[in-house]
Amino acid sequence: MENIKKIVGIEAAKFVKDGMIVGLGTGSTAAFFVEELGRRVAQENLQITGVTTSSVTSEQAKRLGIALKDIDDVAYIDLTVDGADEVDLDLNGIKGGGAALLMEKIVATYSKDYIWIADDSKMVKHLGAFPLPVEVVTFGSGQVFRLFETLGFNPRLRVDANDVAVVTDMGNYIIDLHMKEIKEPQRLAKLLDETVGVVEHGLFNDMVKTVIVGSADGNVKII
Ligand code: ABF
Repeated sequence: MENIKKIVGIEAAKFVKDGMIVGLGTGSTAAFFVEELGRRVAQENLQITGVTTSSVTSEQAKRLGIALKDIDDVAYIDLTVDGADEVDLDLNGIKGGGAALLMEKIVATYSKDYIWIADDSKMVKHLGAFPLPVEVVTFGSGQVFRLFETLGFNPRLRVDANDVAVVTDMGNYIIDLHMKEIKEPQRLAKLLDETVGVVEHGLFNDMVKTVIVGSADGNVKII
């Protein structure tokens, strides 16, 4: 599995050219992309500026010597490469398993080009087997949780190994919706967008044009 992630990470890095402002995704697959960029910066004198999607990725990029800028200090981002948790046939996706969905969605929104990298186990017919992360402000989060229960969304507050609520880089909680199957991702996204207390959700509908998918036999498909 690690090998597939590495292959797609390296493949995605080929889309990065000198002078680009690059959105750096989060997660174990995106980490291989960032690692490859770090290698090229060090060995091939690649000149890029990174805009990161989480504190974890910021740390990794700094370690690798990739120059970083805050998202508000760049006019736009040329290309963002990130991982995903599930991708359907229309290239809608679920993201946020790594709790970085808010920063990831903001960086993706202000990117001219946006690519996902994934292994083929993440390609699905319908989204929803992977729990849908919803980022909520802490104030009133219990009310939002109960609303999700009433709607039959089967919510669970995300907790860490010590059973303490996970707090995102942006200071919010994550409620994971265990819906099993999301038949109408656009409709669900609209409902969540309109729910007071929800900061952002992990449905990334119609955002990506390219997905680089790797399989165990070493094959890479660009969809
Ligand atoms: C980020 O990392 C996420 O949005 C997604 O939740 C996760 C995928 O992680 P991994 O590549 O480790 O499976 O891209």
